[in-house]
Amino acid sequence: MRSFKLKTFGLLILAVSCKSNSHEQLNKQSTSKLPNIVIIYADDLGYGDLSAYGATEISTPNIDKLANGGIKFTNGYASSATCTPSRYALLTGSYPWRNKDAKILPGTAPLLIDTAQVTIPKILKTKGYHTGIVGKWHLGLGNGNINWNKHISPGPNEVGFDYSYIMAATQDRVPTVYIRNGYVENLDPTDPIEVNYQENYDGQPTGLDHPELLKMKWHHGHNNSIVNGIPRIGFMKGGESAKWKDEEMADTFLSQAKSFVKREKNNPFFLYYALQQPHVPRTPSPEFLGKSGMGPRGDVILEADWCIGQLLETLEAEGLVENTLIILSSDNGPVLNDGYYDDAVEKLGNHKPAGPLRGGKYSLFEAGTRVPFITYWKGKIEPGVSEALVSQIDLFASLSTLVGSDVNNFDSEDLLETFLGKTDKGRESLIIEATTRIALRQGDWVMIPPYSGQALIQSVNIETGNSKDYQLYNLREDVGEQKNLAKTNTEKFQEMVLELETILQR
Ligand code: NG6
Ligand code: CA
Repeated sequence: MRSFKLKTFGLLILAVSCKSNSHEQLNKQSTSKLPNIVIIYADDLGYGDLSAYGATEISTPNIDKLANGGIKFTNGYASSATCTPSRYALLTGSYPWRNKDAKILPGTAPLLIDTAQVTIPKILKTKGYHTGIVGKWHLGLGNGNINWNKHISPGPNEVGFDYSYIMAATQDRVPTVYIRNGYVENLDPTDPIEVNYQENYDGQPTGLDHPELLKMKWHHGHNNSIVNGIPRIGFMKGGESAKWKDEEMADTFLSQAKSFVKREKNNPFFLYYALQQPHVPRTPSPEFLGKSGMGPRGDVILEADWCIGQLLETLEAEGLVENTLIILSSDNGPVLNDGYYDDAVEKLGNHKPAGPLRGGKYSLFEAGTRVPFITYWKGKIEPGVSEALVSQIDLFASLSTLVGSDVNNFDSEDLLETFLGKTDKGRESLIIEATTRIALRQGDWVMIPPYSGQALIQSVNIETGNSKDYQLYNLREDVGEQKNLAKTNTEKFQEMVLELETILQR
């Protein structure tokens, strides 16, 4: 496959690629009946958080059904160790470090994806798909000065989604309201919403000043406006009737996802179901409270698993499951204490959210970006485990091929046959990112360049991967990244330094 890059106004625009013959055949077969595509995207779910990926202290039967009935990737990566950049890369097929604004965004940030950029849903729309997003957006909205009481635009509907039902940023950030197709849901116009991240509104209690009002205590950050007894990041005023109830969020997004499927069952559809779990604040619905014995973090993982089971049941009941490709992954690795006292550390017991991997969310070590990654298509994908190196960034080119489009993007590799389990061949190499630092994965190896800055983020107790020395690990022999081989395997080390430079110069 060859692809070329065209640049206009600093934006990565389309590159056209020649597809192989086998892809043409596949395209011919599939244009007769294009499959529905569902991407289920968890928030901060770790490599070791699922029983299908080796967890013994928690059971996730519904996700396991996908993992064991489809392809379970053991070298599947999010593009970044935090949310916004990973979501940007997933939808656009572009490495997030190419866009200097692709970092964790406040709820008031402008839309990160240029409306001229090609996205997965835009490609799918050219083939007749009806496209929807339900859940966490966190890619910015508007042009930098949002009036939350009017039509909020541009947003998901301007970058390819026909339907959107979203939270703007994260569950811990204001505004704590749902937005449907650009309009705040249940808003009373006589109680307008105001939001900012700089200063509080007169007379509004904050988590810092009024700890007695809190049902969940903040540990670091998260001490601005209080909503439902939970202190948030950012300040918000008004919009009382529109505020979400955290414990109902899972049900709200699930019923939106189910309705979308039922509404669109006669079209090919694309659903991006972006779950909020297990990101903070972890607020299980009453049915799941205390169910894991591991505190709210475990409870919301069980809740997310149940939601996925419910969505699967809907697909089955509607007779769609044999014509639907389901992809499940997570936007970054796990974190225990991410800013609230919620027993995630205290009640962890023997559970290992990162499995055997080192680091976690925010980290350049493996647990930052290596995440559960599953493809499932009943009757089409033969169950199996794949060690192929694959990234969420590759879904762009691969889904493009699946639907018979010739649109591609420079950074995204067409791995459709790998995702469908027809081959075990993955990427040769991949750049992974953690808060604007990058490292190179290649074959069994990872090479992390030197970075200044703290080696440990104390507040979350996660190792960043920063070191004054180059690091080189052989992940096949040392998946926990304990033995730095940069000085002993100089040949491999130099090859990877060169390879990283070459990729960066492209
Ligand atoms: C951090 C928050 C963290 C989480 C993260 C975004 C603080 C101290 N920490 O800034 O709690 O919200 O941003 O997570 O505010 S992500 O998964 O959306 O990238
Ligand atoms: Ca996340």
